[in-house]
Amino acid sequence: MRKTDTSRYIAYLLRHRPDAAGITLDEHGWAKVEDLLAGVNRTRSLTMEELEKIVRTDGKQRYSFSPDKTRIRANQGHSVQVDVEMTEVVPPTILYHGTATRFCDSIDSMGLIPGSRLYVHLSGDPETAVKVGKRHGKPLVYLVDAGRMAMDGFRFFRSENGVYLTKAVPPEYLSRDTNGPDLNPKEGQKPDTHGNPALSKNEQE
Ligand code: HQG
Repeated sequence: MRKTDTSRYIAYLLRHRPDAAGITLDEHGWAKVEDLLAGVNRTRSLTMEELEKIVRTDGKQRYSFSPDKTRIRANQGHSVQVDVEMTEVVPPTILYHGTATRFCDSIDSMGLIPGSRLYVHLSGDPETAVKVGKRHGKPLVYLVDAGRMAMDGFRFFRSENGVYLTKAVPPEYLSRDTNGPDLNPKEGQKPDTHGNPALSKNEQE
């Protein structure tokens, strides 16, 4: 079993289905490390040393140990109702949401919704958003007018691993990023600065 598969399985347990390995999460999303190891070892092999390496080297820093390493949790991405004590932040003026083109009609009409997760996930830069979008198909990046949302009273949080989260993004705060990397801007049109919220949606298309 490759360690990336084990890491994915740990994310699955700590975000979505702790019961699948017989573990429980407390209200802040913490599982006992002892229980997680026992649960994972029901179906595959994982030592404490290997778990420490997964936590330390995970490309997105998805997991945190408690200081004494007796507990572990996912930093974000949950579908189970837990409060991982994210920091509420004043967001950057513009944030990015990577998705797939097949979702855009729905997103244009109803905005971004969290789906099965607790929050809509937003990226701080367009390159990361493209990677997120590619998980679903042909990527499309939306610019989120987070500055205006914050002024209008929407709350933003930042997880331990730098993902921005908010409950929902209504369509009036969204525009498509036609200058996004890998998105083949029209010929003769040079990619320039991202996120000019002064442009209307039509101007961005
Ligand atoms: C889309 C990964 C139709 C949304 C990433 C997305 C992220 C809509 C999909 C984290 C919609 C949900 C989360 C609407 C949103 N109509 N589709 N109104 N509103 N959608 O996987 O943001 O590797 O639950 O655009 O890096 O893709 O797991 O969310 O395409 O941070 O650590 O519904 O997962 O991190 O998909 O990704 P997801 P996401 P990890």
